[in-house]
Amino acid sequence: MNWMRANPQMLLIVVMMSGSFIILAHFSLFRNKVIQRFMHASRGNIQKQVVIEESPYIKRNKIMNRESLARILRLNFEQKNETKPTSRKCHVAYAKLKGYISLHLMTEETNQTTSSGLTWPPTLKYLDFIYKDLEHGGVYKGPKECKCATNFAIIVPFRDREQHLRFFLFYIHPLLQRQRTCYTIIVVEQDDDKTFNKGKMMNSGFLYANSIGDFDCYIFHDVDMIAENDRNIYQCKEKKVAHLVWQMDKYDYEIPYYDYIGGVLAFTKEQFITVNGFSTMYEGWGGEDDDMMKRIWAKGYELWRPRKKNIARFKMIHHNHDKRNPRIDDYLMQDLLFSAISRQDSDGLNSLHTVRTDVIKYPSHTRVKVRS
Ligand code: UDH
Ligand code: MN
Repeated sequence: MNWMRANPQMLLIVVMMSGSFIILAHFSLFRNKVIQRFMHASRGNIQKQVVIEESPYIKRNKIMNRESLARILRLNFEQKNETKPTSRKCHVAYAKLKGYISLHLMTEETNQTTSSGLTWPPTLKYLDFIYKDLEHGGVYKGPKECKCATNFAIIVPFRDREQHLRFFLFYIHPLLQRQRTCYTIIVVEQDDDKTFNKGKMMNSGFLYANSIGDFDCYIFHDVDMIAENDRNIYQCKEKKVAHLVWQMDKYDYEIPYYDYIGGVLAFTKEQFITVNGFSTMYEGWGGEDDDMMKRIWAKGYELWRPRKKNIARFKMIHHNHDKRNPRIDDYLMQDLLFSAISRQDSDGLNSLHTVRTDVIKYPSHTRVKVRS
């Protein structure tokens, strides 16, 4: 203690340094806790600055403005409710597409935190932040310089796949926006403890879509199918039902059999009504897509797939069978498939009895909860 008495100035310096250290530490802890938004006007434009807590690309607490975020994600945010001065139709601008997309999918069913403290797949909260300029409910009204030729409803059957949904939403928005389409993402969640009934979820999604808007093309999309090439243009064909899949990593980049129509399937309104939607009688895993193939044939439609196989390429996020979606009994499945065509006009859209229990509009998607 003698040195203190001998050097009072030194003591003062030590006290001041520890004081400022405490103040600095307190300030940065406070900033860590919350998402803060700073709005300030700059040259007539409203510019938003944000501190992001969980971002896959940007270290926590680094201040970014949303334009740089949008650039990173290659999104073209539109102003809400913007009136479009032009009647020019939007066409796909092939030059603006990326082609092959390198996907980062993790197969473990847990949140992964990278070395820089980032969460992957991005959390719903983070997705809500990056997609907050879409109209609520995951609605994109297209590029401002043109009018969309087609309005898509992307219908996703869903339960117990939160991780998959986070990957799906992260990748599907930029892809569809690069394709210059108008779309709404509708996630139909089975809201009961019964065995999963995918056909009912699909039909409910279709009816819900019709109750909220005017769509020209309905794309039934598994939540775990992620496109590897944006030149695979999401589309409907007037005369044919469009299956957008030729290659899946799960089947060594083949499809398991020629008439397989799982994964991503696109109908016009007229086509889906004509086939009477999906059968509602497949409770559990398997069969409903083969049943649908029979319905398509029976009504005289053919199947269309993209001409170039290597663009219709998907990864399916690896997963095991879902606990609440056991495989349908083989004999029951055979019986159902055998009677598929005779049941077609009485089992499907026109026999659907589901109860819509909730509709939640997240910025990134509309969640429709349905009791089967
Ligand atoms: N789905 C759910 N929740 C479920 C069941 C199905 O959301 O409990 C939806 C989801 O959109 C999924 C789609 O229905 O992508 C198709 O179901 P699936 O992924 O179970 O079908 P898939 O043909 O199943 O991929 C293969 C079972 C894999 C077991 C492999 C074990 N190694
Ligand atoms: Mn799957």
